[in-house]
Amino acid sequence: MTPPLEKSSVAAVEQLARDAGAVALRHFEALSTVPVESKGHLDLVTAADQDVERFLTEGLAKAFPEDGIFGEEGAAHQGTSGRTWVVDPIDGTFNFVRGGDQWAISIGLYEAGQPTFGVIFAPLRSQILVGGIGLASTLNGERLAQRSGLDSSRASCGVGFHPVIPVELRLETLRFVLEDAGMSFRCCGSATLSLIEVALGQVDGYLGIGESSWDLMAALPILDQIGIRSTVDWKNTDLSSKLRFACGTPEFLQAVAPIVDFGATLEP
Ligand code: 2AM
Ligand code: CA
Repeated sequence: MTPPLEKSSVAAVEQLARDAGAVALRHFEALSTVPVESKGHLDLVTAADQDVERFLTEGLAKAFPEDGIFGEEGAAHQGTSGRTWVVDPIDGTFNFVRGGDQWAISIGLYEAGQPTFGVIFAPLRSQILVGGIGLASTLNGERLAQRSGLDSSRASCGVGFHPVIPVELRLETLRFVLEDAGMSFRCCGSATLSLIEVALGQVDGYLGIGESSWDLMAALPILDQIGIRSTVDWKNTDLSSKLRFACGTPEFLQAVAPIVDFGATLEP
């Protein structure tokens, strides 16, 4: 059994996320001067992503010198403890670049082959979520409510597609959600922000197509504590895999199982 993260470590990671948010905000406030590069069509990376990842990496290495670190912008440090911090310095970079507020810093802990703890900070929304194994999940210090059920008269599904995902797969996913499952859909361009919507009960679940471990490592343990499960089979998932997964109430997962069942992968 994985023990809960110690209180002092929880507080340290929460503070690191807040401080990283301040670094990101400094770039956001000078957005027109922030260098932007392309990792692929519509897949952007900025100096802010790189700066925030460096800040997180240095902070985590100092606080947890024996742990590994794995990040979207290239951080890859093995560690000796068997624990790995999986970070997305800015999830929703496209929104960030366009001046939107739907982006967040995501710090997740992967231990004994599963996500165990996470902190998410969305600076422009003043939302900080914390939670993990053996800990209550909170939003700005307030306990999050347990989630269950699926009311077909107001069913709603968050969706996220990485830019590399073929149009046909996107359309088939949306067709399934709208026609077969009979749900509304919401798409905000940040897996982390969509998973916050799941945590708050604004949608019943989320379908992520083409995303990576750093997009969900913080959110999954927070959600697990409030009754939200995912289809990711971590026994067969590498931290660098591109994923196809669902996350939601058990009733939501049952409804989307024909298109994304437990253990589903992006590659057939
Ligand atoms: P990123 O901002 O960390 O790259 C699903 O939408 C995921 O795809 C997002 O969490 C986002 O993570 C990534 N993504 C990259 N480019 C995107 C784009 N142009 N639109 C939507 N999502 C994008
Ligand atoms: Ca990112």
